[in-house]
Amino acid sequence: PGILGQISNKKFPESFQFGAATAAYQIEGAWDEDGKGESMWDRFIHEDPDRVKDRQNADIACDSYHKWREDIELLKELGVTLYRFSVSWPRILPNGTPNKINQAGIDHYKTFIKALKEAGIEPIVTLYHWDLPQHLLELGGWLNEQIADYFGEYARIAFKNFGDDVKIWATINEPKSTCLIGYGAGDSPPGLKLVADGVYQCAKVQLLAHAKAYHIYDDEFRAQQGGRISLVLDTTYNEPASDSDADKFGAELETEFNLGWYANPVYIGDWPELMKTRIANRSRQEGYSFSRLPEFTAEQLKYVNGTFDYFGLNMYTGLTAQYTGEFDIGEPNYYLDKGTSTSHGADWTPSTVSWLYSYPVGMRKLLNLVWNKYNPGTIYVTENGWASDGSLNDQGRIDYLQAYLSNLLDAILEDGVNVAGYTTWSLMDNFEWTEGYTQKFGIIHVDFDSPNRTRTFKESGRWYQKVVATRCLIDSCDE
Ligand code: GBH
Repeated sequence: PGILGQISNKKFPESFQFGAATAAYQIEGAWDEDGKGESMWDRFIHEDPDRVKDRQNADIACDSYHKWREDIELLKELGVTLYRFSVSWPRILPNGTPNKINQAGIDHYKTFIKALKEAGIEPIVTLYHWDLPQHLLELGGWLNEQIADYFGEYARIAFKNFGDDVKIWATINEPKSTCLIGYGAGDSPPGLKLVADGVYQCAKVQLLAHAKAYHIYDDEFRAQQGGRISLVLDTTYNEPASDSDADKFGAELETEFNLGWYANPVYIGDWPELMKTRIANRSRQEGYSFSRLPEFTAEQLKYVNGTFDYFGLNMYTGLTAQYTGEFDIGEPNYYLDKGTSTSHGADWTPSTVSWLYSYPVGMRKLLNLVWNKYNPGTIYVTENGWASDGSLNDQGRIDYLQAYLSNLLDAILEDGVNVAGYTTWSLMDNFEWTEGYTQKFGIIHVDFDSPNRTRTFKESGRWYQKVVATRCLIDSCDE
């Protein structure tokens, strides 16, 4: 249909798993109940409600801490076999350290995971979806390499308690978002504007933390528990803004500085060459005797490289990129290091959030890029979804999901990319970080005005339910 292109009339392979995704802070509520500690998001928003567009917070959110049985009913009704959710670090370790373990938090997740499994739904458990314990933030947060050790302690407790039932683990969700928005732009906690250097240090610490958790799993749990573990990276698919070589280079820079930044150390080894040389050059001209991009020691390089059992990919949109040339030397800044300016295609459909335009073919292209460049063996698309005003009639979301899933299916059937599963963002409307409740990503509506947080299927939810049942994106597929 129109610019969305042809929708595949093939069926998804029987082995392909459909699912939905959420994150603890965005749905659970119960922010200080049953012994849960304070997270950096709790503090950031309580301290200054103006940091959120509608001055709301996630103290109650979808109330999933209490309404989890209903959430499982919704998943069953959808017919999905995967549910990606995150566990809250401060709910398990109130101050982030193993000094105090909150048994009520552990029991909560144990009960939830058992019930999921009984419903025939396999959990993908994210250990860290942005809710750092406030105490660890005060200890230096993602700038302090010691946080990697604390993350390892936390991961061990999670593997020990939940690992008999959890076979797919994700360590850290979208480290790039935390580093660029929290430590660069200052728009999310800790609200720092360290665009020259903090963004790079944050990336290094998050990668070390991921690797720590991976090795603990590998050394202490894998033999008995037999699961898989990786991290989740988000990226756009970047098109050159024109046919010029300069813009082709711009698109490459954009990809290396966003995806390669995290994927290279894990899947290939070390930061991308382009990042290393550009940042080292600029740093030198800025008066530094070392690069603002912190080096990994030889030991750290080895420690981080190869710490994956699959590739977790969050893919929402594309960008068009231009190379801006070398300018403003003397002003240390990630964005100047990158040397690009970005926009979106003139014919891409906008959503209600500024960064999200529909570019379905980007899904197929990105899956191929990840498959060929990083050789991950298996890919899970761990997030993909559309923002709208929250109405039940959400044809725009159906159009988006249908076109993206069609391209995902082409990547599997035409290109031979091994995509094992897909968890759409999101199971239900939830607290969209600093957008508050103004942006709705759910295929299920949540009434945030009602104390019951009533859940209602949107049209997209009904559509997805049918896709899951028939494995087909149109009325009837080729047999
Ligand atoms: C996901 O990130 C998150 O994992 C999830 O928690 C969230 O609910 C979902 O997106 C929907 O937003 O404002 O120009 O700085 C998706 C990738 C990367 C998209 C950072 C927004 C910020 C762009 N995100 N990006 S900007």
